[in-house]
Amino acid sequence: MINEVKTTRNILKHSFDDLIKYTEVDVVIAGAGPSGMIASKYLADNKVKTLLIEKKLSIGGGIWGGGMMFPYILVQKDRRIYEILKDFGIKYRSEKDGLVISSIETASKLCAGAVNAGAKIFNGIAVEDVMIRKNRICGVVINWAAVEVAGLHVDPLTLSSKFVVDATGHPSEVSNVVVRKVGRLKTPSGKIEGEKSMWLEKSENLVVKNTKEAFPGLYVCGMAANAVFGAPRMGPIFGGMFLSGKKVADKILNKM
Ligand code: 48F
Repeated sequence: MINEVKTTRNILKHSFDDLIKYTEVDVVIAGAGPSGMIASKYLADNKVKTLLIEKKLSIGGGIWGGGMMFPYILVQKDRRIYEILKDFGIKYRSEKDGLVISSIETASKLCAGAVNAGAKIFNGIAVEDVMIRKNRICGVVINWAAVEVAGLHVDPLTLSSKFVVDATGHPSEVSNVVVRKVGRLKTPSGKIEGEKSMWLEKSENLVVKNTKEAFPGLYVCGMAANAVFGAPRMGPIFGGMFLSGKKVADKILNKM
């Protein structure tokens, strides 16, 4: 018969099993927004041991809010985007200007796609620092997100990883730590170039172009890529995010 203590024991056993199993992985992706979840699926599809770390309890990042909380987003009519929608089973309605997709369906199905492919998601945990050896990022330093919110002095724990992806969106948190503590990024100034004001015709292409290695062992994708390499924001159009997530997975797969 199930009771409270047995419930506790089962939850703890599985949580600790997961934590121990994922202390050494191939790829850590910080941030479960659209680009991070898409990257996770395509890496895990290829048997790469992939851990997606999200500091909020909910996955999805900026997807849920649609455009100013209207629950739809747009993606472009591009062959590669049709393929991604098909891979995740996301339905769309075709309009003259693009494909309209539900933000709620998109957030849920991107998560399901990543998990079904075999990626692991840790939520409520923040990447607060990186581990570095021989001038290469080789892991992340993590802590409960609630520790930061509460302002508690609690030392973190560390996971090792062959590659780290900064998919933390606009604040590009992992790259910021690298600039602050480790050294120059592969940007013109060596620092974070900074996100620019809205200009979607430009930024949808730039976010894909900027998806690359920003420091040995550290890749950037999604809005973090545009923040790090200095390109405009784009608002509730997500085709560039989708392609950026796919591109970072392809780049890491090539390196492996
Ligand atoms: O911002 P976000 O959705 O990332 P994205 O994949 O997509 C951007 C779009 O949503 C939108 C846009 C489209 O045109 O501009 O903004 O670039 O999701 C980033 C996720 O990273 C989490 C954060 O809670 C969010 O869910 N995150 C941020 N910092 C950390 C983190 C951290 N230090 N550790 C773990 N997760």
